Parts: sequence; structure tokens; C-alpha cells
Amino acid sequence: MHRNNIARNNIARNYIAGQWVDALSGETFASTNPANGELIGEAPKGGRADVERAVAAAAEAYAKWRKVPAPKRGEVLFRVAALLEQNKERLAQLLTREMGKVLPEARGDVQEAIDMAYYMGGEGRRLFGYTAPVELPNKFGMALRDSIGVVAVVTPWNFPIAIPSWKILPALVAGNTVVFKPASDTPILAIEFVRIFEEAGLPPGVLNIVTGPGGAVGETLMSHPAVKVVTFTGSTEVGKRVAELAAPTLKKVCLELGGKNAIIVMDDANLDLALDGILWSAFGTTGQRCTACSRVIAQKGIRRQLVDRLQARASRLRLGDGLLETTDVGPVISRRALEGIHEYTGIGQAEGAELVTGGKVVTDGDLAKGNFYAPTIFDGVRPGMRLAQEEIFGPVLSVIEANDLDDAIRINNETAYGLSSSIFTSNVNAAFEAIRDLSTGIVYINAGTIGAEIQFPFGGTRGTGNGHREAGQAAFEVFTEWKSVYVDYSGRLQRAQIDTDHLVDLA
Ligand code: UN1
Repeated sequence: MHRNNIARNNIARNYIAGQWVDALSGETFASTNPANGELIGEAPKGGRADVERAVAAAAEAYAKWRKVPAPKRGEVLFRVAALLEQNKERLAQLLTREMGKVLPEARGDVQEAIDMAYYMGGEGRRLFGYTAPVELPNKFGMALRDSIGVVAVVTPWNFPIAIPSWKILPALVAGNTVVFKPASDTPILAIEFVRIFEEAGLPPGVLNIVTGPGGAVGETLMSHPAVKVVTFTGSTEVGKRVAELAAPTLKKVCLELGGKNAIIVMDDANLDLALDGILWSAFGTTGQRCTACSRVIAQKGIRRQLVDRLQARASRLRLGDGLLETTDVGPVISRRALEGIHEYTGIGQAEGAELVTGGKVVTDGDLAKGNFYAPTIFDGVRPGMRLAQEEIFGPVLSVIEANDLDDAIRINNETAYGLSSSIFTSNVNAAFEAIRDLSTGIVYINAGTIGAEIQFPFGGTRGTGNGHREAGQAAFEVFTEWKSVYVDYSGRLQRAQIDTDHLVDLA
């Protein structure tokens, strides 16, 4: 059971304490290609006991890893970055096969991890704290960022390399150790990602992976007393459960949850540009991004023309296997997701929205073997409809009419989520008003709602999260704790706030 190979008979293994191991139960589960049902591999069906082992390994490794000088920890991350670059094409192809997104986007997903690895590698020589003057003589004060301990990383399938990298890399460079539980739709790629860290020379136990069901693996991990931080990306519903599980042991919890992101198009916008931005944001990744555009808020003067042109372009998008160059839009992740998306078409129609294009499961020829949904657009959507309020996580776009900028901003802000928003306008004053008033964590001017870069905070307001941000420097608010240090070199007991006489001495 403990042979140190990543796989046995095509059954992938978990990585715990530097060993590639089967689940203690010996059970596995299948990972399949959403484009055609092809078997990608079998992954260990981990359970409570596997999590216990992984957490114990991470806790033990923490004692040493936290003391490795941060620049040395950063060097491991630079090697991770280089290995990801060398393996980029192989990983991207596997990513497309296991998750479905088209190959250029799969390459982008891996690239995001490469970017993050270089950025966080560099943090090994920064991880800035600060000093400030102190109020007593012969005394020094500084604030340091301290590691916290074992971090549980629980990630979704839609960015199966990028999102784990946002969490694992800053956690490690800051001196924490990790137990990683990837989505059950993309376990094979997650295991390949962990192998990169092994090759880069990360010490045993510092990063562990346990694949398996959200209940047995995820819940055990999130409520485990030895886990100090939980970082989770997924649905708002599950996010609330994560917060509940983590609360009794007062864990730090970072939640990245749903979105209902909008693109505002003003009458004075460059319509060609807006069209490109909308199509890319709504139907890229088959609408399965938390940053995806699912609402267009169109000013009344251009709405009709915009809808006609969107309809023409969307109906020409080619569905297919993401590995084929001829494919514009890949499959959705699963049958269940396909059904969930189609339900919203019914909901939209029942609410009185006008179905402009799409609205159906596509089963032509080879597509019948996969989970394909036609890019869908609804016009005549009103802001309060479920179609305009609930996260669909698929290729479904709602067009809502707005009278003016104030109206558009109000409609944008009146949802339960607050991740990303965008405005297309050629009026610089309108753009700055939008920057001021759009109440989302990310705002784009004359660009779509997707494509955040790793050096800036990523996350959102309202139901999108719990106030944390990922990526950039913001990541360290999650993965470190402040330690304030006072050094008194006066040789006598000085009492802050009480011994104020030294001010008189100076006079
Ligand atoms: C997500 O959809 O969960 O900003 C992440 C973007 C990507 C990341 C999306 N860089 O669209």
C-alpha cells in the first residue's frame, strides 16, 4: 500500500507524509471526461481516517517548515513555477480532458498557477511586516507576519490548477503546511499538481492531498481541531456550512463563493468591443466561472441593437470537445449541472423573459456523449427575476434594460452577490462614477468581467464571501497572523502609557 508511486494500475494515489498511498478503505472513484465520457482515471476514495493521517502529517511537518528561512521556502516555489512551465502543455491537455474547458483556456489556467508560483516565490524575500516609532526611549517596535499552522485547502473543479495555486502557494511560502482536498470532478489533475511540488523538493508532510467525497473528507477536514485555517472556493450554500463547521474551533475561514456579475453597456459605448467582452465573459469556460458575466445591463438606446448582435454571434458559437481547435465552447462539468442549467431556462420562460437563442441541451452527433448546452440569451429580463438574481454557473445570459447610469449601477448592486462588474462607456466621467459606486470586489472599465490577474486582491462583497481576498498581498491576511514585538533596551522597567516623564526630560 505504501509503494512510492503516484499511481498503481492506473489508479492514482493520495500523497500523505511524502508517500503516495491508496485510501485506507482501498476504494476508488472514477473521473471522466465531460465532453465524451472517456475514463480519465481512478482516484482514492478517502475518508475520515485518511484525513486524520494527512492532518497529523501536516502538523508534524509544520514544526520544521515554519523555521525554514522564508527565502528558502520561496526557492521551492520558484522550482514549482519552472516545473509547471515545463509541464504546461501536458497539464493543460489533461485539464481539458478532465474538466472540459477549451485548450487555450486550460493553458491560461496553468499559466495562472505559474504566475502565482513566481509571485509567491518572490514573497520569500518580502513577506513585509513593518516598524513604527515607539513612545518610550531605548525601545523598539515591529510587527511581523507569523505562520499559523495546518491549512485546509478545499477547491472547485472550474479552475482545477489556478484556484489551488492561489491557496497552496501563499500558504506554503508563509510557513504553513497544507492538506488539500480537490473537487471530486477533477482529482487526477490535482494529484498531478501535487506531484510537481514533490519534484520541486518540498519536504514530506508539508503538502498532503486527500481525494474523496465532500462529506467524509471535506467535513472532517474543516472541523478538525488541528486545522487552523480553512480556505474554500465554491457555492454560497456550502460556504455557509464551511463557516459553521469551522466556528466551534475558531478557525480562520476564507470563503470565495458565488457571483452574479454584470456588464453595463452605455449608449455611448464602443459596441464592437462590448460585444467581444460580453461573449468572452458569458460563454468563455462555458459560463462556469465565478466571475462569468450572467447579466448585461444595457442602456435603452442600444439595447435592441446589442441583443440582435449578441444573438447572431452567440448562435454561431461552436460546441465541442475542448481539445479541438474548432471548438469555441466546451461541455459543462456533469449531467447534473446540465440539468440544473436547463432548469433555469424553464424558470426564465415561466417568469416571462424572452428566450432569444439557445435554451436547450445539444445532442447532435458526438455531442450526445457529453454534457453540452447551447449558449443561451434571454432578453426582457427584469432585475428581480430569479434569472437575474441566482447564480446559474452555465452559459446563460440575461439582458436587462436600464434608463441611465444611476439605474444601471443600482441594478448591478441589487443582488445577493458582489464579485465582479464591468462598464463599457466612452465617457470618462461615467467610468469614474462607476468605479466609485459599483459595489463589487472587482470592477472593469471597457473590459469583460473575467480575467483577474494574480497580483491584485481577488474576491467580493455580500454573499460572495466573508470579507477576505485571495491573491496578491491580500493573501497574507488569510495565511499569516500578526505578531507585534517590543524590544526594550533601556535596562529598566518602562511602563507604556504611564511613564510619560521622559517628554519633560527633553525640554
Ligand atoms: C473563478 O471563476 O472561480 O478572473 C476564478 C478570472 C480568473 C479566475 C476565475 N482569473 O476570471
